Amino acid sequence: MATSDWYPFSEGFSFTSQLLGILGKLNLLFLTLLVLCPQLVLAQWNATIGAQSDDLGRQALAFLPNEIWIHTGESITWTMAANEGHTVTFLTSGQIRPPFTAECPGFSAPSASFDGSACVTSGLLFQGDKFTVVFPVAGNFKLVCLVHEGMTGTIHVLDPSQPLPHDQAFYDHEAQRESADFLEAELAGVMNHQHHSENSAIAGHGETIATGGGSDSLSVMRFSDPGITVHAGDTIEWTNDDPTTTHTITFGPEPQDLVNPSSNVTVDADGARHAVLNSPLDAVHSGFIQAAPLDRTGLAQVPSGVTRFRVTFSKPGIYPYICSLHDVLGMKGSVIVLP
Ligand SMILES: [Cu+2]
Repeated sequence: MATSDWYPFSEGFSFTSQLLGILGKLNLLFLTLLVLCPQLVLAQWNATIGAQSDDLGRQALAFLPNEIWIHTGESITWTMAANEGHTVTFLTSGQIRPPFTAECPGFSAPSASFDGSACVTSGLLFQGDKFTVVFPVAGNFKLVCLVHEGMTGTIHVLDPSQPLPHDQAFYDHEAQRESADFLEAELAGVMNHQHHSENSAIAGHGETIATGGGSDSLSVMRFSDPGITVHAGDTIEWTNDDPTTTHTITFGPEPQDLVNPSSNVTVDADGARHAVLNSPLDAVHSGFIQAAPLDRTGLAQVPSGVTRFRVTFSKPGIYPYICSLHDVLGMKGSVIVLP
């Protein structure tokens, strides 16, 4: 019994050494192929989403860079660099853009591969979050953020026989340069309200910039005069000067429904929303204050946006308020009402 036990062992030993020999040859063959055809190495590309100032007030709503050339079968990993939430989303051609809460029907995040046939989205990402998408087929694919209109990019997926124009170092440099440009840009009209009447404030300012791959925006998520002082009976007018970003002016607790104004808001003849506060304990919510979307041929006409909110203060006191969407970024203010 003892001898018969030895044979299977030595047969197994010989089989293992043969297998190791074959694997070694395959390894050598693979390395040789890599030297001859370096494009066999599937690159893993990296990009950044968003950039922000130290006080979080300036937010670059941008894929950095927003145009990347890769080969079929390769993947891109996006890393979030901002506190403002974004999504990495590829819709199919002709698909109606869904709200970010709806995401892509039937899509589950771990299998993020986009060939143009089915919608792929990351869900809402915050600082430090990552999302990787593999691109198995050639094509030019539009990248969007479902939260921010006008935050778009393009991924050019080429056949491996085609040369790629840039390497990862180029994209890293582009991303750094673009985010620095955004955060240092002097924005025309920011925090100065010459074109507004007295007792007025800007509730957010933004600019959209086009690139060859799509568009990026810079949003200043601040109230222009966070400590405005008026007298009892005065009215303050807030205007949202941002082409794409929505803000609110909210006194008192945040309501459940952020989209619509609270029931104590009326509409002035010029379309601006208006409320009267009689005590610092009163609550009022402007609802979404935002510009109308850009016009596009072939789409139904939409009305002008509601970009203004007015509040009349009848009694002295200190009235703190927030933007209910961006208070976490520090978008807060207060009105000091003197007798
Ligand atoms: Cu806001």
